[in-house]
Amino acid sequence: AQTPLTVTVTGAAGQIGYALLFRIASGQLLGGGRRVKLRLLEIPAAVRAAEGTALELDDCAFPLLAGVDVFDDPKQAFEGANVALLVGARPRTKGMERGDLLAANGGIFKPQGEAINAGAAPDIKVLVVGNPANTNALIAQAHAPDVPADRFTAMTRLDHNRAIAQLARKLQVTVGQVKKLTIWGNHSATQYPDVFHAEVDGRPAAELIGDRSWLADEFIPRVAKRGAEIIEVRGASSAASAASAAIDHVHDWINGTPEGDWTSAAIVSDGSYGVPAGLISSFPVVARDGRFEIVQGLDVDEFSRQRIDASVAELQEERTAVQGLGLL
Ligand code: NAX
Repeated sequence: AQTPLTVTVTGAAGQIGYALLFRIASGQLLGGGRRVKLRLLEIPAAVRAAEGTALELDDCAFPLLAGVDVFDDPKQAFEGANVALLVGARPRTKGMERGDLLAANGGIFKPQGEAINAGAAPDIKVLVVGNPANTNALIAQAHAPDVPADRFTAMTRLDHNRAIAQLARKLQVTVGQVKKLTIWGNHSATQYPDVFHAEVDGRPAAELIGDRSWLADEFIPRVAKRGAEIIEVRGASSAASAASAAIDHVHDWINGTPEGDWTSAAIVSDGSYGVPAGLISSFPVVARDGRFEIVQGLDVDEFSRQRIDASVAELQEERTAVQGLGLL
């Protein structure tokens, strides 16, 4: 049998963690029938709860699960990690300014970046889920100078999946018929879900949609504000759908995206599409041989350009703010 791969999950006792761990342990993250060792990181106050989840993981008797360990020390938790899912973050609480939020998260993602740099496996792949995800990923990456920058990514796959579901519903097709949708920019309300290259059974989705007012007035805000809608209806933020998107992101990164389609991920910009190099911004991407590549050569019209630029401007502001805090 192959040696198991080590997957480190932070925020393991949180609600996304609870939805995520069982799917990883069942084999859905790595694919290919690969065995997995889990290393869970929590803050000391939540270690006991994470240990409880570890007991439940035992009780599932997952054939591919090779062990679960729980830590409150990042250095130990990331030791030998092949995949790291950074889910735990400091949420915005009442009266908190953006600077406070960025500073609090810097206090989490800086030491985690350092721990990844110090002890993760040479093939480490990092997905940041905890918000503000793009900028948290940037902070972690900046503190892991020995790890290739392209191993640090942030999650916009939930936005991508939400956009596919909304478009499929509008056009009364199945989600599997929708291809080549793109989320650009920041995982925030400024994100831009772009249908102009999307296809439904090979036909341009934009033609099938027809009127642009649906895009501007319904589709784009609905996708961008879906997180708030879930909180409003469910009484708690997205958890199982976020976990599912994290599974999709890492699964595709390792195993490749399907021919004739692409997905969305926030990755380190190489300057493509006018996004300043070094920012972690969402792009249309394919995965090949364990690497994400930005899909090149897409036309970007004025409608799209404005929206991409607005979201990228927000990422630049966040970068400037964390630079000001000495976190980069
Ligand atoms: P919870 O508050 O349920 O869980 C977070 C967990 O992280 C807690 O158990 C906490 O103890 C732990 N934690 C805090 N600091 C830690 C540290 N330094 N090391 C290890 N663990 C730590 O939040 P949950 O609903 O699970 O959401 C987690 C994060 O995902 C939040 O930041 C949330 O905003 C973000 N999301 C990101 C999404 C995306 O698409 N990128 C969508 C879903 C979600 O909103």
